This record gives sequence, structure tokens and C-alpha cells, in this order.
Amino acid sequence: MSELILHGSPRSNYVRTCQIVLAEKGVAYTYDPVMPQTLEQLARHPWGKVPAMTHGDLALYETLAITRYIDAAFDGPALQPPTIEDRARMDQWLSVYNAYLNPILGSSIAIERMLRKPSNEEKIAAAMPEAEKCLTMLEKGLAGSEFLAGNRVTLADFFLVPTLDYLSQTPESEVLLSDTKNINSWLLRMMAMDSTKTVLLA
Ligand SMILES: N[C@@H](CCC(=O)N[C@@H](CS)C(=O)NCC(=O)O)C(=O)O
Repeated sequence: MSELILHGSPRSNYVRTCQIVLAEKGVAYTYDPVMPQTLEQLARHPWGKVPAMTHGDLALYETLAITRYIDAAFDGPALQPPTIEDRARMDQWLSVYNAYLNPILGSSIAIERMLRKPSNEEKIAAAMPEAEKCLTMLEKGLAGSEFLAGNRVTLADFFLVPTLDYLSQTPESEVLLSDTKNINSWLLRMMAMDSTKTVLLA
């Protein structure tokens, strides 16, 4: 089979999601460390974002499309639930992550604090109330199950974990993650997985 190439910058949370999914599935791939908004990335993604993927004749952008493809195209553990109900829950979390969690917990706080120098303090402060809401909702979501969509890890968990890993390293986490025992246990569980360790602790 042709070689799979993952294009994207190494500190991007979305690129990290793809790398974790590839590791979880045991897929050998070539990593192409390209920055967003470069001419080469604009040729792959109309908005110049990372990641993108090439596999033979197939060129894809958007993390959801890439990770669903990898899960379907390769052997290894299934990363999408077998039941209609759990799959719908996973889809709901994926949508919630992309629409609400990543813009606040990821872009406005974790990425801003960890990767932007100097960080935009006003942007971080403005996001804190909404971040509390995001985390309260996540805490409730993890109350009855080990993972977001039941007791098996799914793509939804692999979307969230790079962002929560970054967030847990920020000073803001001392407030945000001080009373979130379900999220904290989930994060420990996620960070103990070989695939996650390989990417996030590298
Ligand atoms: N909807 C895209 C989002 C990807 C995204 O936001 N990537 C960020 C890095 S984590 C990026 O490329 N940012 C640079 C930019 O927007 O110019 C996906 O799911 O892949």
C-alpha cells in the first residue's frame, strides 16, 4: 500500500490528534513538519491550516475527515463505537470540541499561554468564564463513564487530549482543573496510553 504522509506543525493540537490516532492504529507513516499558511500548506488546505494528509491518490484536510479515514482504512482497534447510541455521543463530543471547547480551552487559553510569546493576557482572561462552563460540562459528561462516549476510548477522546494536556501545563489550570476529579482521572488514563505518551511526552 502507498505511504501515508501527515503534513503539519508538531505543536498543533490537531496534528497531535492525528499522530495519536496513527499510533493507536499502529500505522507507519511519514511525518512532514510544515507550518500553517505556507504556500505548500495552502495548496493542500484552502484555509492554510494544519493538518493535511496524503495517502496515494487521496489528499485530505480537516482532522475529522483524516482520523475517520485512518480508523476505517487500517487494521487495529476500532476508534468509533459499534452502537448507534455511543457513536452519536462520540459525534456530539467531536462537534462540541470543534465548535466550543477548542476555541476556548485550546486557542484562547492553552495555545495562547503555551505557544504564543508574549501571550495575550486579555484574551486569556476574557476566556476564563466560558472555560469554567466548558469544564463543568466536561466534568458532567465524564461522570458516568471512563471515556467521553462510553467505556471505550474513541476519536472524541483523542481530539480532546492534546488540548487538555496543554491546559494542564498552564498556570490557569490551578484554578480551572482544581475541582474536576472526573476530568483529572480521565487525563491520567489518557496519558497512560502508549499512543498518547509517544506523541505528547516525546
Ligand atoms: N478545522 C481544522 C482546524 C485546524 C486548525 O485550527 N489548525 C491550527 C493549528 S492547531 C492552524 O492551522 N492554525 C493556523 C491558522 O489558522 O492559520 C481541523 O479540524 O483540522
